[in-house]
Amino acid sequence: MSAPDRDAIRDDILTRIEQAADMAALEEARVEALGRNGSVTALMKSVGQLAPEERREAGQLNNAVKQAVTEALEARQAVLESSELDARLAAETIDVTLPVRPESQGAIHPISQTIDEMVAIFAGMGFTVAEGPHIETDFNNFTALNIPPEHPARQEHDTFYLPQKEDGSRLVLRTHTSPVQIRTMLSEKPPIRIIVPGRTFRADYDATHSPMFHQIEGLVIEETTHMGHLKGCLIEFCRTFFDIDDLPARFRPSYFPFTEPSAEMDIGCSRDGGGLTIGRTKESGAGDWMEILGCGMVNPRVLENCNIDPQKYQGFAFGLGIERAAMLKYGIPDLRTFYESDLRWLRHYGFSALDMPGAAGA
Ligand code: 2NL
Repeated sequence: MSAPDRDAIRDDILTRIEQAADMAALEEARVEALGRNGSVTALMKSVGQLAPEERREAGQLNNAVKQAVTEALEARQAVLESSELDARLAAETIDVTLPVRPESQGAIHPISQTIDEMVAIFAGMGFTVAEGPHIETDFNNFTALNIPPEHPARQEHDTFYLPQKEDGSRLVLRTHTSPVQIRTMLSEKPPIRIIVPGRTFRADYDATHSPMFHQIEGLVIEETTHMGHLKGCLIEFCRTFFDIDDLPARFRPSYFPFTEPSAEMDIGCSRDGGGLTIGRTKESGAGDWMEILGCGMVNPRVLENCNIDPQKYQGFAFGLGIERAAMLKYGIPDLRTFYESDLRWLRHYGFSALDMPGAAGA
């Protein structure tokens, strides 16, 4: 091959490299020069056709061309890469001052919020949370709690029973959270100090009753626990929950099969023209009373049923409805709206996930 051919090939390819506007064009130029059928590749191969005495010089010159082309390719590649990056950076600038796109935020249901608040209060008094299954044995739900066979709660139309098993036993949807306390007493030794929130089920449906509702119960079993502890604990709970330091409270005698003695706790309120305000008011003082929970000293028979020696241990228990407490605290007028899954209702009565379930709530 003659020198002008070699120079022409070199000049041609170097020009193409220099003019390559982007990486794709540069790659095309590389293949045309150094690819299998490339012009520089052909130049290298042509040395074999020369007379032996010409080969040495031609080989060296061809190598120099290849070297020049390779270096030009690398140089052009560096230039293109940096300008492509500049172009991307210019095109992709973001405006960090733009407002954040709104994301829809869920809300905490008032039942969950109320449970969280109550648990926080009792946790501060040393209680731990216990939970258990919704489907229970007849023993855990009734028998262990000293609820006699003729008790109305046991009747078919008050309780959801599962189909009878072959041995004649029937499981039930728990009618209160007490079976969780029974399970705890059967599996753990005193001292016991638990708070038990959860779903409960009764065959009842009208304006103030739902077949599924929520309860929270508490149980304390220690050697020296007495009614003074019960009263102090529950008065402190109500005052903290409703955030009223001087909330009046009283205990009235009552009856539950699982406690003896039993009591109902009332808190002070005032009723004016159909409305209800918890706590003292300027107009009426603590004019009126409203029942808030049931409680009592655990019946020794219940302790015995759970293999706890009633000569050595005693304790108190209490229970209250979550929905009712939430309605009172947050002014929700209708029980049924709790379960309608109406997002407008939830936006109105719900709580932000960032609200602390503090004693006084939001
Ligand atoms: C109410 C009254 C109450 C209890 C629940 C209880 C549980 C065990 C032993 C003794 Cl395992 N008592 N629970 C005691 C008194 C009252 O609930 O009106 N609840 C809505």
